[in-house]
Amino acid sequence: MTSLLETPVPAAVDHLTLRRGAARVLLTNWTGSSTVPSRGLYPHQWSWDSAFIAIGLRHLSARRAQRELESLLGAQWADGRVPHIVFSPSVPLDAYFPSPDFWRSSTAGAPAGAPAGTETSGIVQPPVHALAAWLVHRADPETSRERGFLPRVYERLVAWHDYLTGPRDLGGGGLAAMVHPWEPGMDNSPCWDGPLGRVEPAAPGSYRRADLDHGQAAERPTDLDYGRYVRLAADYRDSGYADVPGGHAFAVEDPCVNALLIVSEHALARIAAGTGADPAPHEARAARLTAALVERLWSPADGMFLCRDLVGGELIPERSVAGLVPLIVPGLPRDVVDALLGTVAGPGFRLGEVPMAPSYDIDGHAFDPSRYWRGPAWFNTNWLLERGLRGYGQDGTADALRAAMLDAAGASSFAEYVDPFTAQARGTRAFGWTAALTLDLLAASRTADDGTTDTSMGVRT
Ligand code: 9WN
Repeated sequence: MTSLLETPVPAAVDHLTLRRGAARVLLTNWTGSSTVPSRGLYPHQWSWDSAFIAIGLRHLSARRAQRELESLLGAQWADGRVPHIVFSPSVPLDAYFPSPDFWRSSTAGAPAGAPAGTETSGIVQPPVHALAAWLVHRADPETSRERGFLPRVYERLVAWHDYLTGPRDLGGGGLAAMVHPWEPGMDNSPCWDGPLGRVEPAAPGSYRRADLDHGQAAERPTDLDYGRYVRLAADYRDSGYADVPGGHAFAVEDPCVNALLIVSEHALARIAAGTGADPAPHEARAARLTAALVERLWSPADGMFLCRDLVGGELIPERSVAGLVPLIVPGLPRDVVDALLGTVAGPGFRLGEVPMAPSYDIDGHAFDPSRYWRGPAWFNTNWLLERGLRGYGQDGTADALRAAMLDAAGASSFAEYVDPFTAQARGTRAFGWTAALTLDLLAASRTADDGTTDTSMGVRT
């Protein structure tokens, strides 16, 4: 196993150069109404990418950040779901797989209320959007008021959360369930190996992977996993994208998804107040979700949250960073917080020893420092941990993590993810949310100095 001593962390870039470089990535990836995660590998608009990107973009242009979220929400389905991809009609079909002709949202999704004039995927991604909308508003309240930004997005965000807490409460325990490994955003996590084992892969010759045109095979999911992703997506499409308790071959409750839903619900309370609506129902829902998260997904023996397999009915015995992200949730029981802080710094995740937290337990049987979501460190999950650490008073650890992320972002040319021991670049470069969250961390280090940082509920304004 590579150690920190064998391979030095790449040289740091000064903050002015870093800011310019991050801004350049966001300008280059801007399409006119939204930002692509990457020009080559991901040439469309992705849901949780857009939310993270808006959080950084607000430091360059609050108006553009508003449009980023509005364009995504403009593709919302009538049942409230916000699709994980909004396809750009100007991009050739073979540039990304699965393409619009696979999802067929405007026809196969019609029963669920897919828009007729925009092609999208039919699955979702984690709900970071209300959090992003609130932060974007706070960055420039005047422009927000002039454009009526909060009233424009409020009802759509409410419908989105209603979808997740309604039709997507497939387990009946009050949490949102995900029905495809692409939905929690950590596609290839070892958490899905068990549940995916029951899925018959699509025939290898029935589709063509476009990701391998851009990414190295050793850093991407295997063909076997891809076959299973394709099978699950095709079956969901062929059901008319129907959400049916007990009707999915893959259905899981994920702690990161639900933690983001809780923080976004708190943000929705603030947005409601800002539009003259009643914040109380949102605070009440956030409290219910928090209780359900602890009740259904907390594992005292692991000192962290685990995913729940709704088909098998058990907690999944795999320790991924998704189980640490609930540190962003305010008001967790003290023993849960203490245990989480111990696990973040403990042998599996080693924060403080390694520059950034890995995506999966370093001592876990499936750990791989290079392969997608099976070990590399990602900037969005580390940004969430940085917020969570700060929210629970761990400023020293949060400061060190922020510094390490800034160094890694610059030295890796804003890589999609990095080796957790050496911070060497992995995946694609000039990646949207890496650049955006770099801008946010740079802005935060300035505001922290003048004491204006509000870290309540993990929502820094
Ligand atoms: C499938 C865009 C997305 C991210 C996901 C990441 C990856 C897509 C893929 O890229 O997923 O949605 O083709 O692998 O896992 O988190 O949103 O950046």
